[in-house]
Amino acid sequence: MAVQRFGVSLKKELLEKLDQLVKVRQFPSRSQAIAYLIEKEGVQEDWSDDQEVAGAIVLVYDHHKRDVADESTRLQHEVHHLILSVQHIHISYERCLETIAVKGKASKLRVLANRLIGMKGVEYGELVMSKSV
Ligand code: NI
Repeated sequence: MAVQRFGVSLKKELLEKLDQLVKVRQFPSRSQAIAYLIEKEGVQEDWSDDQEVAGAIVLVYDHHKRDVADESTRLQHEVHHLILSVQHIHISYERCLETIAVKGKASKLRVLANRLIGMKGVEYGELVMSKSV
């Protein structure tokens, strides 16, 4: 694939952030970091399409507060055909980390993720997606 060069003007602070990203993610160059960010943005855009994707929903919740674990399981059974695997880790006395591997139409996964992340008692939640075909 042909590579094209172009000039980029950035504020000093943004350039420092870019260099930090290069360092943390161990990219061989700034170009690789920029390519990564563009690809990432592209994947986000695909969410609106009804395309087949694979990904993971990450949830962190306090299992003492309400019955989050039961509610999560109930929701997952409703859409069992979208779920590949579930990993539940008791990360501390009160906190649980659940990683749910999913595959299906982007729109369906988004609805599921929003329902899970929106449950009362969920402290942190995120959906990560990638093209599966
Ligand atoms: Ni737990």
